Parts: sequence; structure tokens; C-alpha cells
Amino acid sequence: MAGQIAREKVAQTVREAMNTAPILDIHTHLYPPSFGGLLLWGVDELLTYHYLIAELFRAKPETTYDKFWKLGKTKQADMIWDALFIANSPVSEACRGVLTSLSRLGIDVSGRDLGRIRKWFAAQTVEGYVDKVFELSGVSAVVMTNNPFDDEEKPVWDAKPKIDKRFIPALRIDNLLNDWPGAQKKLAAWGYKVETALTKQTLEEIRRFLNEWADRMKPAYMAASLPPSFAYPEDSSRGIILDECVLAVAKQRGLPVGLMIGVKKLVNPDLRLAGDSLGKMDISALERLCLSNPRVRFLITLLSRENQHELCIVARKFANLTPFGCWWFLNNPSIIREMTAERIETLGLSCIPQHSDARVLDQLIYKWTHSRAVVGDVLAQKYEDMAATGWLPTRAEIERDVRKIVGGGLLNRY
Ligand code: HDL
Ligand code: ZN
Repeated sequence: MAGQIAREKVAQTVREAMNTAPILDIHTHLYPPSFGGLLLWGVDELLTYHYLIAELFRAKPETTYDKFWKLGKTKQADMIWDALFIANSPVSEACRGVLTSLSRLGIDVSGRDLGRIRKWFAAQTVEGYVDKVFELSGVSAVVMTNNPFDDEEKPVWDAKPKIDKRFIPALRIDNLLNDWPGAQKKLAAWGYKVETALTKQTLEEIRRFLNEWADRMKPAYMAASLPPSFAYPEDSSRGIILDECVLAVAKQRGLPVGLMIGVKKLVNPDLRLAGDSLGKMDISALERLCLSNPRVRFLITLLSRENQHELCIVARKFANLTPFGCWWFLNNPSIIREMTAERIETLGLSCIPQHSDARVLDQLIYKWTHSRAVVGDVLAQKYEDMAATGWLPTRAEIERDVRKIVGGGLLNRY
């Protein structure tokens, strides 16, 4: 067939396609400049990423939580720089990531001069910097995490912000599913006729809330993170609200539902955002969820490495389940490699191999530089194995396949 690539060129072509494919980053915590201080960027935000805060306390166990939290952002960043970059070589994935972003921005890290690096950032404008990061990372758009229950974010939405097209909303509803009493108070204060008891009217009002915010945000999906104990079906506020409200609205609007399962919140509360851990979920809950809701598209990512192969097999049973990303504690080269290989081997091109989960804009550069390399390596091997049978792909087919799995092709709305 015309255009087929010679076997010895296949791996290189796959890596090129992976390195140049425009990325639709399906899950991040980023915001456009119109969201003000919610958009985090710059070297001090990079250094005080909660992954590095956890690592700081291991490098400097004599540091007290109280002392650290009392410091300002710059002093916290100084402490992390000294402990994790100077007193120890920055070899962890989160440390290497800071250096990858800085060096790809053209900043000389060999001088190890944090003051000079800060001066570089001080010379940037936020708008210009957003363009620079999207260009360097090759990301075409990011899906945000937009939580109406967040006291800092809701006022921004109430002011009807202009939203840069590169930032796609996602309606985040952890509060509804994980803290109904707290959510009920806020909904009632906003004028929804909801009681703690999940009466018919209360469920109707929760659906009204979801519809009103879906109208407002036009989200790519509704999302929630859930504990390892997630069960389905379940006679609990979570189980009832999930069935009667979230899934009902999802079906009615054709909205995918993103579930991120396996997070154990605040096992060490003193670490704050860095204090969460993980647990293995009972995968049969996902089997029942997908079986009972065949018309809902589920985007699923699990936090435990031990759940990953099971997730691939459940996805083979239910076409309405799309696994995505190597989430959080899994977003490290050794595990991305393992997860991507088992996903391609069991699911072919029907999974979304990666998302960044970036919280700081600059992280798009490193998280995608690192992931393009690892996912690209695994894909190259799989296409080489295919070509060894004599089945030779064209460049267009390889680019088609790569764009589908990392460019948003599997998200039926974008
Ligand atoms: O719930 C989530 O979206 C998680 O990704 C948490 O935000 C977590 O703190 C995180 O940043 N992981 O990368
Ligand atoms: Zn996240």
C-alpha cells in the first residue's frame, strides 16, 4: 500500500508523532489569567508544589510543620531549594520536573542561582507566559478542575469571567458526593430548597444545581475523586446522589462522568494538600457502575498501581469505560511505562494514556516532556512489534492513532 513506512523507520516515526502531537490535557488544576490568583505560575510556585513539600520533610525531618507553614512562599521555596536541590541532588521526579521546565524555558540551571531565576520570571507578563508555556509544551488545551463549592473560585464564576479557549471547564462535584452535610448547607444558602434528608424535592434541587452549573460552565465532563472504599450501588448519600442526580443529569445531557478513585484524604493532616495517600479499590464496584449505566461515558483513573491491570480488564468488558492517565503517585516514568504497555496490550488505542494533573502552569512543560518520551517509547515498541509481522503503517496512520489517544479524540465533546 502506498506510503507504508519501512520497518526500520517505524519506531522513529512513532516517537516523532508523539513528540509533535497537539495534546488535549484531560485533567489539570490550571486556570486562565482571568481567574486571577487561582492561576499559579513561576519558580516559587513550582518549588512549593505539594509533591515537593512532602519530600522536604523527608530531607529535613527536623523541620516542624508549624514553622514551615508560617513561612511566606519565597522562604518556603528557599527551604525546598536548599534541601532538595543543593543539600541533595534533585533526582526525584518532582525535582527533575522543576529543572526540565526551567531548562526548556531557556533558563540556565547549571548556575543554581535561584535569585537570577526569580528575576527571569519577574520580567514575564502572565498573558505572554501562558502563550509561551502552551507553545513549549505542545498542549492545545487543558481541562480545568472547576468546583462551585470552592470559596475562592465561585465568586470568579459569579462575575462571569472571560475564558481563554485553551482552558476547558470540568464540573467538579466532590463536595456533593463526599460531604453531603457540608454541601447541603452551601446549596441551601445559595437558594436551593435542599434538606439533609434526600427527599424527592432535595434530589430535584441537586439536579437543578448540576444543570445550572453545566449550562454555565459547558464542561467537558463532571468529575469527582472518591475513596478506595467507593461501593456501587450503595444506600448512602453518595450512592443516592450519584444515581438520582449525577448519573441522571449525565444521561440527560450526554455528559461524560470522570471518576478518580482511590484517594485517602489527609492521612497526615499536617501536610495539608500533601497529606493524602492511596488505597486499592474493589474493582467490582466499577463493573456494576458500568453495567447499570450503559448510556453514561465513564472516564476513570485509579490511584493504586495494584488496580491498574484490573481496570484494563473491566474496560474490555464495558466500552463505556475509558481509562485515563497515570494519576498522581503513578505519574513516574517507571510506572507510566508499565501502565501504558498493559493498556495498549489489552485495550489497543481505546484509552487515554496520560494527563498532567498540573497545578502550576509551568508544569505543563515538564509533565508533557517527560510523558511524551515514556509513552512514545512504549508506543514505538508496540508499533515495531506490529511491523515485525509485515504489517507496515503509514505516517498518516501513526499520526491519526497518536492524535486520537492524546489529542482529545476519545472525548466525545472535544
Ligand atoms: O483530586 C485530584 O484532582 C487530585 O489530582 C489532587 O488534586 C491531588 O492533590 C493532585 O494534585 N494530584 O496530582
Ligand atoms: Zn487532580
